[in-house]
Amino acid sequence: MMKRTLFVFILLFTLGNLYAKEIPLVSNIYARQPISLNGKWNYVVDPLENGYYDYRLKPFEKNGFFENKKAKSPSDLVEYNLDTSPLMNIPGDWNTRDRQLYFYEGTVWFKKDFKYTKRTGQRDILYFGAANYDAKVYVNGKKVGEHIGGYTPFNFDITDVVKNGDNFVVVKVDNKRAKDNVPTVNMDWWNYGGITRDVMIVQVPDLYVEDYSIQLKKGSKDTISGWIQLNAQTAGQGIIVEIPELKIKQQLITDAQGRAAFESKAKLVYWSPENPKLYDIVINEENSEIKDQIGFRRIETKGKQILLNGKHVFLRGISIHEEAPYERGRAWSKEDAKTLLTWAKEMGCNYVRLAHYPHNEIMVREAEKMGLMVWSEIPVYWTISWENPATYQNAEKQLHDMIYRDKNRSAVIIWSIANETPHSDARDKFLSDLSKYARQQDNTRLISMAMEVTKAPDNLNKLVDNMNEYVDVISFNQYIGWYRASNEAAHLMKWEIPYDKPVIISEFGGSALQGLHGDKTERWTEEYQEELYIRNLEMLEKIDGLSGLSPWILVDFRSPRRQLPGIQDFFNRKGLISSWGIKKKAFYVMQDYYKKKEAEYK
Ligand code: GCB
Repeated sequence: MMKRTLFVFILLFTLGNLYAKEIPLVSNIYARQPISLNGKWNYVVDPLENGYYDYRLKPFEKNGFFENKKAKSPSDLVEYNLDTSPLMNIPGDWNTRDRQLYFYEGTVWFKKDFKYTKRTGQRDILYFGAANYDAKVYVNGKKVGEHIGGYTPFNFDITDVVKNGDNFVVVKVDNKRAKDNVPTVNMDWWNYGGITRDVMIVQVPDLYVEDYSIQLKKGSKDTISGWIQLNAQTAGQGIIVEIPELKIKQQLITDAQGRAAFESKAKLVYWSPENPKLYDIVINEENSEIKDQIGFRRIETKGKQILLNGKHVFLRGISIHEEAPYERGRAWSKEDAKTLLTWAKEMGCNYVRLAHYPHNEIMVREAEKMGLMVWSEIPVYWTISWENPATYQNAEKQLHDMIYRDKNRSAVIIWSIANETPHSDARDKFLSDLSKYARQQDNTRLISMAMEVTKAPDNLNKLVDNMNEYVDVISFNQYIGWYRASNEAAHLMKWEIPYDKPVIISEFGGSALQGLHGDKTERWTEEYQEELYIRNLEMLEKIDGLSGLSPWILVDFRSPRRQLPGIQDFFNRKGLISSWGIKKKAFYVMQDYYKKKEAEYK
């Protein structure tokens, strides 16, 4: 009883404090003439959350920093000033934008003033590409919502609080790690804090196309199918879908759910790395028009093979973290995406593993244009709180949002739900539920997760994971020559992977400081890393059903776990390219190998 009263109280309190609401994501945000709120934002570092709690540690209803108060007379007491606080470029992580905040984990307040023109009959949606980790958002002093999770987009309908003329938005971002979070406290990458992706406002009519899915029908070679979803359950609304190049123009009518299904035969040029063909799509609803570019392709498995458009392919991949080249912190821009992906192409890749969380939308779209297949994953990493239902809900929400945002990207071929997770019944329940959920959301792509092999006597490496039945592709990470065994011993390794499914080595590798040279037995030298790659490739070739590789990793990346002075200096040095953008010797080993693989699979 007590519990229920408390729940009702919390609910009423929350509703009372919300002047707007989180709404389903507006799909394909960049096609809706967004008004950018990127640029300079004031920020206040608030380790004690002084702007949020009073001295009894109760959340402020008034007088929090979100009010953006200013002293009106010399006698007024206001102990903060968002206007005169320093400025930071957004998108951006605070760790590299302000060196004093390099290791900071906690709350930072951000504020931006903006002029705005309301349009009659239009709703105003405030959209964030991502903020890490917990973002509370206020417009003109009113709370409009909160979002948890550092790598997925969110948006709020702010129509009732945004005005014609001068406005301000305040965001409290908190990146404190916690055991029950996703990811949890322990990870091997930098917990960059801040508003790390684009911020924008879009104006939409009262009734608008909220979402759509258009792709090749599962199992078909020539039928495009999909649906268009309005933001309201309005029946009888006319929608036109056009694909001019295919001479498709269909008039659809929404059902009682505000949804209209779509199907059409077409003679298609399929999307593939060799020819990343995209078709212009136009969706017209009475008051709005959305354009997209969509590719059509089939992705399936047959026994131990991966088939793209019916053809046996080898995934010539590389793992990538969302870090800007040349030590510039979190990546977010088109330029960042292009630099990283161009390096991958130079290596000979046709595939990238975007680790260990959903990367920004621009990155996925650029990969698609450049002809790179994509593995996309959520940060269910190492030892999550498997037993906690809230942790599961959080992971499922992130999975939902990743699939929701990128379901129209033909480049994405694999949804991955986890990385290197330890065996237990609770973990099995968590991951099997997640994989079922992923299939419910999208049954057209492959499901995987990066597993681990167990070491058995006689150099036997065994894959024993009862999650195998939930994945389409068996993937595992292994570090022979670095964490286990030596480079010389690599050729002795035997592999037992008793599943009739394709196998991807989702990680292998070792560290080298670019420019450090020595004997191939000397750790941290480029020669050691080069040797490791040569030996690993020889070894991995022997794996039955080997269908792809995504070595760890394209570029050195920041990690607080990597402390060795003069060598690591808080960078994981397993990159094939240094953090300052120079290729290491092992890069060329991969390049040669992929040239051969490309010829083999022609
Ligand atoms: C792994 C993890 C990856 C680490 C890497 C390493 O297995 O999946 O996140 O960064 O090893 O360098 O140890």
